[in-house]
Amino acid sequence: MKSLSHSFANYLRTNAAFSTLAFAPWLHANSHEHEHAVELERVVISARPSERPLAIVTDPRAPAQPIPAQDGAEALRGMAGIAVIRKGGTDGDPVLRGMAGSRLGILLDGENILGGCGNRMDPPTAYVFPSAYDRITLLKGPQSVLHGPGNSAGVVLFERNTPRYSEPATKITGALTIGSYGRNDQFLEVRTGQPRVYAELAGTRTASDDYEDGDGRTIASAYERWSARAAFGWTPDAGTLVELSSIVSDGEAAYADRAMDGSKFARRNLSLRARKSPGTGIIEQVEANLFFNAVDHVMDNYSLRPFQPSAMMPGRAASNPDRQTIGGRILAKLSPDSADHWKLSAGTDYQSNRHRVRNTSDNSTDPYRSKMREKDATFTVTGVFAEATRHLSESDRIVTGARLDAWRARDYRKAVATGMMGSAVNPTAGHSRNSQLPSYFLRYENDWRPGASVYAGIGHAQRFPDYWELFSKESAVSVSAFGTRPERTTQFDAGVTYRSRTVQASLAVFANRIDDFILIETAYPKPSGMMGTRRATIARNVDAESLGSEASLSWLFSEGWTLDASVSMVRGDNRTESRPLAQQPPLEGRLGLSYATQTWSVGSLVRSVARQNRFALNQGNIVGQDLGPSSGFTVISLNAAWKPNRHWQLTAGIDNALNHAYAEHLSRGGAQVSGFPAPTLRVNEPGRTLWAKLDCKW
Ligand SMILES: [Cu+2]
Repeated sequence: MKSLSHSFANYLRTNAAFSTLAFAPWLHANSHEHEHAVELERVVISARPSERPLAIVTDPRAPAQPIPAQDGAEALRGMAGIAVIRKGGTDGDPVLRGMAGSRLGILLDGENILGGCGNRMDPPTAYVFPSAYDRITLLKGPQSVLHGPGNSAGVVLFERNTPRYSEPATKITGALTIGSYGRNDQFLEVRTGQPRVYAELAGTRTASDDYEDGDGRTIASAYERWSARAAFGWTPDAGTLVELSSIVSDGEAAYADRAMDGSKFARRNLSLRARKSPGTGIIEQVEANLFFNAVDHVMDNYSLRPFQPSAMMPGRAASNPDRQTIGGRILAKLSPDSADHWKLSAGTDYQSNRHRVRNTSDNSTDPYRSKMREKDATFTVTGVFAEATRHLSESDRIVTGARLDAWRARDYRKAVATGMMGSAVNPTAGHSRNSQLPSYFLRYENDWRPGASVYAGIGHAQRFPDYWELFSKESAVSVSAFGTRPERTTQFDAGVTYRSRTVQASLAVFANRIDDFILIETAYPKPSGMMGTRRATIARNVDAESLGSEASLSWLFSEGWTLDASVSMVRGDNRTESRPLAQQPPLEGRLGLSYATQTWSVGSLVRSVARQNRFALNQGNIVGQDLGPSSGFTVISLNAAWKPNRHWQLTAGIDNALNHAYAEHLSRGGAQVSGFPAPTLRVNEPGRTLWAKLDCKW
């Protein structure tokens, strides 16, 4: 039993960020050290059960199955309750509990980066290179107000640690990944510092050819992406940090679900952050950040696929949207009484967005580069917020918070495209709108026995419509959806977390009512010209509700042997129309069995997904719409890892070992892409995939 608990302790220590957060949720990111003797990094096939209410934390650099993630959406796949809507090989959209798009906030070191593409080629996670981060935290539910407005389903935090160096030190981290279908990734990071200053340099690159599904059908899915980051920090004393950093990245990606590919995903970023912890008095910490993000995206029908004229696009068409986001936040963490009965975090945040676009229907005669960029939309939002924890006793507490967001959006479009060739005068040209939207929550938490906690809370979040809901859709009655109402979610969340020496488990349940849920519907008939009709994509408000649950278990049942299991389910209804709410994932279960010693491990993953019969044809969200029912599937994967010394680890896997041909229920519809086989209804997942990853740390 002693050795059993010892190895489980090691096993927990490999999730150091996780434990740090669990034991000191107030002190974020102080240590994330992995430097012990030889200690194998376990292959993550399912994210660890929650240790604190509503939070799932993972290490984006840990070896994972399926093949280690190359973008931010894939990095979330292991978390129960998350699904990813596939479009091709990269840039899928993450969905939490059936809620996609801006219902799930994505913050990169506290910064918003919203995509530029009106057709949603670039969700925020398309600009995430997971290995460049130290930690990913998913916070479920409208149960926090610290991380920006409108996160009605939850928020994902991609974060880096910014520790002060106690003595001069240099750390080098690198990784190489190779896999089937020409997959190859490189990652190198150097962090060096001494007590007063530090510097960080990091580069990532990932590329793949088109993959094949289990039937040997080639899917348009090739991509190449890279990023580079530099940061300089000043830490004059233990309680002060100032960091200036910059990121540039770019990429290109083929899509299997549409008539264009993404030939440019350029990002430029500049960021300044400061943190001060006085060490005495009621102010524990004050932190501030300012950021600039610019996204420049190009999509076309000729650079990544053989050009083929079509009725919709007879020429070499290209579209070049861009978005600039400027924002910042100031947050104070207070400890108003010396006995620590109270903790209070309060602050303000701001963000402004400017979106522009330029298009051409024939780039060979009328190149888009020679055109002016035309501003079509601006958004600004200013929020004030406060969140407090009141300890009622040693073992129970109340957590509560509220925020108020003042939104302003302006419509600059003179005309609205109605299909590829036509356009109409914009009835809301020059209009602006303002909204003041409150959000709030209240939660009770109780540590009812050692290692076990229960919680229950109610939260309300009001979400302003995003760019895709206001500007890239029509409404039912107009070519402009600029009048779409804000969405109001009221949700009950409850759950249990448990941890002993050999068992870690969590159960979360939720139920909500969503008033004015923003539903996106395709193929909506509208009168066109003298006679016929045309099919429009519209945004409209309906009332909805959903409920669901996630359960996770990690059980060290015998020395070296671990069983991992998770189940997630959700059921959504469109109350206005008495039909299922669209784009809800089916019941899913995962079972993993692994054997690990200090230096090697072998493991397996069985992932089973049920059929989905509840659907609403052509309805959905800004990412995708329901295509019909889907059948269930089971996929089996195998992995092994070897760590000969503390500097190197080699991990390898076979994903979809039986080469099953299948598609996820939440997927974009397959499209005919020139040079590729006839499409399937949904974009099929990859067939058997072999991969290997070499990690090194010095
Ligand atoms: Cu695009």
